[in-house]
Amino acid sequence: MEKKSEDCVKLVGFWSSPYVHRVRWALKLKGVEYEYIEEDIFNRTSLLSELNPVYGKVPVLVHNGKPLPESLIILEYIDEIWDHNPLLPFDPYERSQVRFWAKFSEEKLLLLTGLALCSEGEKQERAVKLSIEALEKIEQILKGKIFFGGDKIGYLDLIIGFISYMLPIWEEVASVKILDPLKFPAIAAWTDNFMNNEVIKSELLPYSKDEMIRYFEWRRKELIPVFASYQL
Ligand SMILES: N[C@@H](CCC(=O)N[C@@H](CS)C(=O)NCC(=O)O)C(=O)O
Repeated sequence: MEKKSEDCVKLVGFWSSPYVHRVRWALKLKGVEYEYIEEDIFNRTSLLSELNPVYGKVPVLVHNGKPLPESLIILEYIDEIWDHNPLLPFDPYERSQVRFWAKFSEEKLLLLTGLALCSEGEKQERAVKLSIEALEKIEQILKGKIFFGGDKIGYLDLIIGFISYMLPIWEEVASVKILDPLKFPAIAAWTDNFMNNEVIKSELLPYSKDEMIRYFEWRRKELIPVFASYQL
């Protein structure tokens, strides 16, 4: 395990958060020891408003007493501080491409698939259609590769990782189909490679599928009215 003597690393998270999972994977891939602090975001203490006063969200990484929110920024920080097993490519242009697709994943893929989970009727149909169009673009950049990062898991794999284990749960809860393995063979193969990776597997399985289904059934009911006025 990688631990400089002066390092104290803590991660404040919530069990079902895809944003938290990507940070856990990054720390594990780097072999960084850390203390995990579970914060119930629905029954919160003052911890998050102290550590992340702007957004009040998880994850927050606390490195030697210094708090750092926002999962994408945390991943880049982890990659800079523990620079072995790099997550981002060295070449500046390649790095920019990876960041471009990370932004696409956050602003399109995660948002649209989340809306497909948390909407009904015509709005849900549109969210499904747009999610499939977003996946078509991801399929193109993944063709011929084992991982987005080449032969090793990298930054983009961690960010898009939620489609491997969480999207199937969202599809089941919302009774929709987005990730059809016949339509997206490269993504289907990547999903197998990703989920069969020992690090990814070891950080996913504390949560049973039943727990995830129950949680997202509840979230869907809660969030449908919240997203009702959201224009797609
Ligand atoms: N852009 C943030 C999103 C984090 C986020 O939305 N976290 C959710 C959990 S999945 C949260 O903490 N929600 C609590 C709240 O909104 O009050 C990131 O990448 O870290």
